[in-house]
Amino acid sequence: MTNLNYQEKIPNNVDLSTDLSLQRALEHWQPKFKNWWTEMGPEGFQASDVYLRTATSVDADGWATYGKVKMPDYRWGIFLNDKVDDRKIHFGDNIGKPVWQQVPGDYRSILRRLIVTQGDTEPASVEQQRELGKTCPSLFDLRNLFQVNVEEGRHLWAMVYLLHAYFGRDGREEAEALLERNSGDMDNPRILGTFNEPITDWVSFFMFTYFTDRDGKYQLKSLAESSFDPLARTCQFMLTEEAHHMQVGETGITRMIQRTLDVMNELNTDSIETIRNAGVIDLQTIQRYINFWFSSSLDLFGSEISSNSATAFANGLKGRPDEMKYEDHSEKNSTFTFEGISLENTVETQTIPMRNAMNEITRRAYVTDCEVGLKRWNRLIKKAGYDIQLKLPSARFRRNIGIWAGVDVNPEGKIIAKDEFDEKLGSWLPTDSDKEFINSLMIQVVEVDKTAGWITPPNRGINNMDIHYEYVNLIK
Ligand code: BYC
Repeated sequence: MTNLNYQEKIPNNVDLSTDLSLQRALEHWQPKFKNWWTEMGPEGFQASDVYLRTATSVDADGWATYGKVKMPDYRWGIFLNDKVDDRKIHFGDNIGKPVWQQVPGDYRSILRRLIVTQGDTEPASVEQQRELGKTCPSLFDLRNLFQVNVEEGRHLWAMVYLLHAYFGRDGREEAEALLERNSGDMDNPRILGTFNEPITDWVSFFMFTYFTDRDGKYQLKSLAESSFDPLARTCQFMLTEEAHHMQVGETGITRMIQRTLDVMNELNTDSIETIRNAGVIDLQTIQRYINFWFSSSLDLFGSEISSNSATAFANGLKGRPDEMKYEDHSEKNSTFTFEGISLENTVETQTIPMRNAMNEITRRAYVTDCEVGLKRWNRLIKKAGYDIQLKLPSARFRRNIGIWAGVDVNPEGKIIAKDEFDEKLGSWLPTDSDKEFINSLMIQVVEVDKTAGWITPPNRGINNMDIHYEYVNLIK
């Protein structure tokens, strides 16, 4: 087990003190990060004590300690999983050769692009969520929001370490740029679409942590297979933190649905108007939020047919999630058959080299994982006695990246006429009046023993603490 060194200015388990120029470069970046955190991080709570977990080892059995800390004092640091001796490349064209401890010259720019893209999403999500504290449904939820935020900040550190340590001057410039782009900024936006979408209500926050953080899980799993060993080890540790973020999303949506069902049963109604008048969110509106965030997150996997993904796989830079579960790790001569689209805009079976289909293969694993929550929520709805089912829309619906981009497809996956699409799109996605209604529910609740009326209290607290523990001490 590698203990983390907390004595240093930047906590780390990479022996930072033995590389003075790297240490200096990162210490130079640190105040810029802190400025960014103060300006773009959670608004209004920087002086509050928050019950947070902090990584204190990378050992699976006990890496986290919990305690109250002011967010600007959180110990963001650089933690990589332990090195595996004699690790070998296990996919692509170089199978069996030793993994790289340095960046091979030929792969420098593609690796840098992957690391920058990954790094860009982390601060983006903090920026997207910065206003949410003002409308938290409970102190428990407020704490979870901040936990997610500080860990996304740490994930930024993880990528910035790689840029500084392995990419020289270019890397340092990229690290600066990660703090300069801003979510939703017209002139200098974040790289990937979803990370420029505003998250101004908690329904969106729970959807984002369920659907978009799950993209994070699958991208990190793919990068955790990388033959560039420092990247693999960084991502392996990031995945342990990521699990909590998705759990925040899943339990948040579950609690929201449970509250709606409780009220529907109390009032013995499925009338949307009555449900809304009672201050809870009708399942139809929840479906529209699912449609929005799921379809947006699907784009994050890139195009169905991608030469970038083929190159990354062939070169051993980015594998498939859980690469070892596949039989063929070279996939040099294999093919992938799927339902694509013809020049005449009809569905057509297409066969492409397997390596070009890596984005699609990863997307499919992601979709299967997303379905788990849907099944659980539908069981709750059925148990409550209602004949409504929440569904994931088709992976062709409302795509902006890939072969389905700009094709008029309904949530069932059928290509439809443009007029019909334009007319109905509004009813498949959150409408202005949905947003207005959701916003009317977003009233901050910070009394220790209270939870907002639109969501049930949590089942259990954090780290075995009571659900009514004062997870955040507000400055009044
Ligand atoms: N929006 O060959 P293509 C997370 C670009 S989330 C805008 O189809 P490729 C987190 C693409 O960059 C995980 N642009 O795809 C979650 C490329 O541009 P260039 C983040 C997009 O390259 C919650 C062009 O389209 N990590 O951690 O195979 C909170 C053609 O690309 C989009 C990663 O994404 C889009 N949605 O794959 C906090 C992993 N999609 O280069 C954190 C690193 C594609 O031609 N990134 N484009 O100008 C990658 O592996 C790949 O870059 C992608 C795209 C999977 C994103």
